Amino acid sequence: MNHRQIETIFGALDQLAIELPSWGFANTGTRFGKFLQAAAASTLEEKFSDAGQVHALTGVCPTIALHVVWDLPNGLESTANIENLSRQHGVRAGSINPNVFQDQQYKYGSLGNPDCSVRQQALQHLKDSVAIGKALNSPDVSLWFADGSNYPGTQNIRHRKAWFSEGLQAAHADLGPNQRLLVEYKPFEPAFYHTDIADWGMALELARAAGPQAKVLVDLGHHYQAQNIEQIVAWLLDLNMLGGFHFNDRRYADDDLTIGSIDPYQAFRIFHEIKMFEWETNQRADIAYMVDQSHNLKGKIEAMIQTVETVKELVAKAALVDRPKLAKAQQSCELVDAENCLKDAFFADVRPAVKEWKRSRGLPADPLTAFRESGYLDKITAERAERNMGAVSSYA
Ligand SMILES: [Mn+2]
Repeated sequence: MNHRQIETIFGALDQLAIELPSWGFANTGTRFGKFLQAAAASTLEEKFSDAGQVHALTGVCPTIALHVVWDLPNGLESTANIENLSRQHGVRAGSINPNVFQDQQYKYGSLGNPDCSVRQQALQHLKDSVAIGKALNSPDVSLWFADGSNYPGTQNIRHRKAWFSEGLQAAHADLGPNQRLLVEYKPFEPAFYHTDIADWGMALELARAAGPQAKVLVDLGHHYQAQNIEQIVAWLLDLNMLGGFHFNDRRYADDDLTIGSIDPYQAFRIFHEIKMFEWETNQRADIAYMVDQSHNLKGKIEAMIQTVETVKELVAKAALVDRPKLAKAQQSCELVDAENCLKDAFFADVRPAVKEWKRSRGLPADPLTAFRESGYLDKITAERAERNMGAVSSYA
């Protein structure tokens, strides 16, 4: 690898910021049961502490996504303590994630519920989340809705669309000048006949209806099999409507597996589209990179370190694409040469350069080994085991 390529990789890594999910450190489960981990975090302080470890070892995770119901049960009042936790653990509050899917009133939906009073409750929760984001100086409110229906004919799809527009507009009206609403989409689950925001087109339409500070959030697990996600990314970039990502990978459905574990070339192609856009337009895309994975079998902190290191490598590979050469090959339809621009970058061994970047930034070259040698896992296992193993794990 030549000096210019190494510089390119360093530049890409210096710009990289990945947000960790608070829920990624907690005991979570499948539809069938939970396998509890003795070291899992159950308090907000523990989640900050674990995220702080990942950031200290990887150097690129300065924020932690917070979930309103799980992490800020008292809403705005819960924010007071967060400044302290940030100082103590070296990670700031990141995106605010409202929850309008867990409480009993949301059985038939939240913003799309036929009952006006439930829609009002959901809207109030979104407004409260916007206020929490303002108080924490956190720019993004990340919206995911479980709304939908399970059987044909049981809901009025157009009415629900209109209710979503109204609700998102009303939430948008509360945004401060630096805040954004990120609208996530998903074609299935938990609703299995229709979901109210099923794909990127619906999310785009609703974001536009909400207002200029609403953008689309692409969760890599929220597509049908074989969908060309990088094309969606390219379109949203071109429309200035891409707000962020939830990183994960999948084999069958929304599996929440580690990014790059199944199809690293796809993640690479997504990063390539972003780099290509930035190169052509000479502007930085304002995109939040967030992890949305739930590791039930892998050790949670180890899996998070593995995730972040995988993203570093894939971003480094994408940065290596010879874009002037690619643009020329695309223009002249030299198909093999064009495709090889991607393949050459993808198959380049970037690991030595990434390691070199870590050393030069005072980070451990091998963060996983550094974590294992740090004694942190033993310490938190001893502290948390009793409480964790006493928790209920049955599904029904
Ligand atoms: Mn997600």
